Amino acid sequence: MKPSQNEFDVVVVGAGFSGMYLLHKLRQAGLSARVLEAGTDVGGTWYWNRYPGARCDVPSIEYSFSFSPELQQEWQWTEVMAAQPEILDYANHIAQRFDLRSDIEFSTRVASAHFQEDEQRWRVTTDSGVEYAARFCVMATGCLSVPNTPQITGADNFAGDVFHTGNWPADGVDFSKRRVGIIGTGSSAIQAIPVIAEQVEHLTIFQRTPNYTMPAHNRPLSDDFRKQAIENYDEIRQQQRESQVGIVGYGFGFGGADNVEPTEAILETTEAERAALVEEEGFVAIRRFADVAIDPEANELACDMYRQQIGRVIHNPETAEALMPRDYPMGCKRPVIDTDYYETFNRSNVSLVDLRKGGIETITANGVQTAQGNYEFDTLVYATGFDAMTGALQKIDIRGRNNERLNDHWEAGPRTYLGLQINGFPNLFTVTGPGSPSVLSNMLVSIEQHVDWITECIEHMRDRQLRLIEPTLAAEDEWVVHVNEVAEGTMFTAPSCNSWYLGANIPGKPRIFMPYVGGVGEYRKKCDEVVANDYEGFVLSA
Ligand code: NA7
Repeated sequence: MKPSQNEFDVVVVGAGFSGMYLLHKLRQAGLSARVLEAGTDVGGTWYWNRYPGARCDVPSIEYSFSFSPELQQEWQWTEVMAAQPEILDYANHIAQRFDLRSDIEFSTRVASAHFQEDEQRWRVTTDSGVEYAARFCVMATGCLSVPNTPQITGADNFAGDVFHTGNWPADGVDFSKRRVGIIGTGSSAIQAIPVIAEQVEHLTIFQRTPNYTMPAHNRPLSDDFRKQAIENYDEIRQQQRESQVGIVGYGFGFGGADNVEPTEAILETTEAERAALVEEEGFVAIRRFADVAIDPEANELACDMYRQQIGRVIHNPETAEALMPRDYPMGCKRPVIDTDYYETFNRSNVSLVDLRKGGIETITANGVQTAQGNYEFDTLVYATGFDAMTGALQKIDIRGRNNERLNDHWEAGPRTYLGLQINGFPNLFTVTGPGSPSVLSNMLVSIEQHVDWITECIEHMRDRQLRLIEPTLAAEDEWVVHVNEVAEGTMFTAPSCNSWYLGANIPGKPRIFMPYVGGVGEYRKKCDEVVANDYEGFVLSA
């Protein structure tokens, strides 16, 4: 390729929070960068997931960037856990404040990224055929950015409007006087169902697996709380970075969510004591028990308490039974929190179809045909999740040395060193990639750590006139083994668990626990040690 205006030090794919902060950092380091983004504006996850009720499940004080003291001081969150529009406003504010848009190409979807051995750089091509060249390519493509629409027979026959929670129209959807069918009862559905139910004539929910969800108890932030939190940001950030999941629960029980420290052992309680706790406190009573997360017997007792509370909330016993999770442990999937989810099933305009009694056979022009009967509606909503963590990377034709395809390298599941780099793919970085804490953590904490690490690495190379960085196969092998070892024996990898962390929601996807469960603090230490030991496990060459 001839030198052109499309040559940069770094090409970044994605303008969510990762890509935005990366651009800012790279500019500060004096590097030229271009960000390529499929959407028409910034925000990533929060740009696409505009479904009714979409909300963050991390306290907003903590789900925010620390890199700019000014930004941290000026931004005023209004609720304990922010709703999607407010988070998108925050993303827009950052784009404006740091003048990011001038280096972002919007409506630009990347089709391929090929490493050019002779030129020692990456050639990135968009789906409209525009080429970019850069020494470094960073995939800031997000962990939940490829919506999963299951292949259901007859799907194309449906005559009404069809939406997916993960790709929601920016102008919203008018559900008034509509009969709506929604497939799925994961986190997105659990957030959307109570809000949609209030707008529709009738809502039919198709549930394959009932979920465990805890009440969010979300509320507005008081001025006093916000002021105090902002004053304490240095301490909060430090604690976040050293924590297990990047959340310290600052102010829980004061202006934040409920404060229930898990310190007790459920195995030491009697049946009568557990029943009394459910009666007094409902679902949150379970949060006091520390052994639920580690002991399968304790976990089953907690699941039993959980089912008791469903029985207390839901008026119709058949609906209650259908909503009761069985057969898999609490905590194996990403925790879900909700506002009025179960109460919604007591509404007269809401009905639940328990697909465990007979699954979906076909989608017809007017609804869904199951083994139990036909259900008619005008609008269909897929709340069926994502091809998580690897989907966005594997949709791009990524090729490294010797023209090796990433999809071949990852045939048996994703392999990385630290979730940052892949053997055979020099100068390619992934932000919050598989093998890093990513989705098991507060994403903004993990994004900042990765972006800082990557930018400092590129600066280190520039200052020493090094051209290529790539992990050794041995370092990658060892890291893959380690990631698996720490996940083993946790609820996350219980044989009965079918979570998207394991890729179990996508037919044919290898069953591998993808994120790193070792904790944000330990992981950061490991990444820092690698640098201190002269980029141990990586080969840097001139
Ligand atoms: P999830 O958590 O993957 O949930 C998807 C839901 O869709 C889940 O209930 C699935 O049932 C259901 N599903 C998927 N395919 C089908 C078919 N073919 N038939 C019936 N039901 C189906 O995605 P979300 O968007 O809710 O949440 C993803 C993350 O976003 C969440 O964890 C937060 O981190 C934010 P299944 O359980 O597979 O039986």
